[in-house]
Amino acid sequence: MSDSLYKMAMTRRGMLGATASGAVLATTGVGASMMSATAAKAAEGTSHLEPGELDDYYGFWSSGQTGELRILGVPSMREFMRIPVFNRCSATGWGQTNESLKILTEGLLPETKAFLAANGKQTYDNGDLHHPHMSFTDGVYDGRFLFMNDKANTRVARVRCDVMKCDKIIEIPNAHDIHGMRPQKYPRTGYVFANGEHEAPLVNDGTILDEPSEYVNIFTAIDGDEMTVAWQVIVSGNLDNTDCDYQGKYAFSTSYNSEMGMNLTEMTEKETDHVVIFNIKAIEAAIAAGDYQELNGAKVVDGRKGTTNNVTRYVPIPNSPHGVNAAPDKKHIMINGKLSPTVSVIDVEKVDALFADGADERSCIVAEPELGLGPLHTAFDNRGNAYTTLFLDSQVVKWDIAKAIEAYAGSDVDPIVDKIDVHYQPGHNSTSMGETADADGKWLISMNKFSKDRFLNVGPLKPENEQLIDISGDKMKVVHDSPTFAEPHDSIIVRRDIVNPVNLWDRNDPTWEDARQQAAADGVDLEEGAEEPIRDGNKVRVYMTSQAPTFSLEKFSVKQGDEVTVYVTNLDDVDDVTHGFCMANFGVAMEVAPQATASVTFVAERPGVHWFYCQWFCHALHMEMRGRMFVEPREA
Ligand code: CUK
Ligand code: CUA
Repeated sequence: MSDSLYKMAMTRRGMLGATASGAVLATTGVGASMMSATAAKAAEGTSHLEPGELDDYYGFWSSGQTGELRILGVPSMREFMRIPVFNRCSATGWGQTNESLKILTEGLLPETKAFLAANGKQTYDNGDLHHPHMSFTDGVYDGRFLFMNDKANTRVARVRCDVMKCDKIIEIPNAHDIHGMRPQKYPRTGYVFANGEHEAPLVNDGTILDEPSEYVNIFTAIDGDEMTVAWQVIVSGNLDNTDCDYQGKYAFSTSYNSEMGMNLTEMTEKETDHVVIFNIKAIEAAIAAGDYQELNGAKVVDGRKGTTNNVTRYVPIPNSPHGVNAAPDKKHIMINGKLSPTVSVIDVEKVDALFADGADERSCIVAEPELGLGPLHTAFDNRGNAYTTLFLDSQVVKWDIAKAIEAYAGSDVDPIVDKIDVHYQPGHNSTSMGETADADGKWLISMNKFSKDRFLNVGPLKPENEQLIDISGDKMKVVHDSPTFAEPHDSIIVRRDIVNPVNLWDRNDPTWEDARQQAAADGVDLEEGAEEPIRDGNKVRVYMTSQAPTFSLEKFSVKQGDEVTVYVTNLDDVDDVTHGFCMANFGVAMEVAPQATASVTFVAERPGVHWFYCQWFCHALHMEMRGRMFVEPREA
């Protein structure tokens, strides 16, 4: 048995014992021999894990228009957790607690806050989360953060990997609808690069409307530590996906609409679009030299075609390219052709010349293998192979990068190694550690847009189908079908030793700093609670603690019309003893994990007796974990 599995089993047993006796059981002990999930699974061509066996990898999954981040296990494909980010969450109170509302609102632009207020909202209810990626140090995941985009409302968010909760969301000014997004790989993250997909006037105040020739697109570099905009670049054409090299020098963004067309015919008119190469040092130099304009708090450099500041190059690519993927050989960048059956391979070592002497832009292309219909995204193993999804062919094609380069140079080798049918119409794929220098060539996920007949029919809206493919041998082998709800676009597969979340919150966590300060101002210790509500005009603050199976208050009184804030601090310090606070018929509910504080504010506009209860099954006496709020009627 692995250490962590043993610990988990012990703590689970410990928790049941502890909650029954009220004691806290320490977790110690060394495991006996029981097999954890191992690489042997791949060799066996199976993803099956016995009950209690742990996965070798964390999978971090986007959820598209659901707006959350998901954690799966690979190879079992079991879903472990959903982390609310751009969505609302009924279980955790994300979008309702004061702590989450702060994160959801503090990064919004002033004009957005005003717009939302006019619609009776503090924040958006929806998001469209496509691309989750972990922070890097020296070209490998470092387990600090996950970053993700919101195409729907032009935001980028960060999730802390220690507690697996979102801690920052920022709206990107000047850009429209963030799509492609990647963290800097080297020397570290560093920057998070984000593409604005849809073009609009640079100052979008209504002065310019149906004049597409005046529209621009914006590439943004975010400071991933501070979660602020570092700089932006105006580009020609729109922006789709992005990735960056392993040298820390360049970022690459595809454009499917170099035409700047406004309808399908116009957008697909030309046979050739382009990839924009951003020269990071040159952009930093332009900013240092004052060669930028300041717009909505961002420093914006002009990198459109025809500018002479050397911040961008436009490499012609056939035809409406989509995915961009840096190979773990640290040398090659794959540009997936979508409407062209090809993937264009850029050698990063040939990119310097484009900026140095204005060499022909296509001189950085070292291969362009014809792979099949609708290449969208490419993933990698550690043996020099690339794996490209073919949307129209419903296949994944495995090809040899070195042979593709030889073929482009004139030899008649065939770079295609293997093809496999997937079900159906794959978009992204990802391999175990495959977007890092530590690619290990064990598993590939094909993220298929259509499941059609692969599962029991659930009506007109069908799940997506994510297929697990064993890539450890010469031939690819589909070993598992996994339905997912709308609509994961992308995933990453991270070795489990890199991800080390805590079991309990640290009482000093900054998440509830506002609560801590308010309590201090009220002369209350969050860990003690207060026996009576603290009244401040018509604002009433209720401080309670929770310890299975009781809240520290069995009842409290407020007046009709009071603005009530309830703070709950979970004193339990046992793994997995999360409590909840639900105020029935007030639409109020939240999660309070062990050692956390959470708070929620509502107007007590309903006189009478109202029960609050713990909504997270925590104890044999969980049902009894409840109390009353008395709302005294307003005097007539
Ligand atoms: S995009 Cu969805 S299949 Cu948003 Cu990464 Cu390519
Ligand atoms: Cu506490 Cu259920």
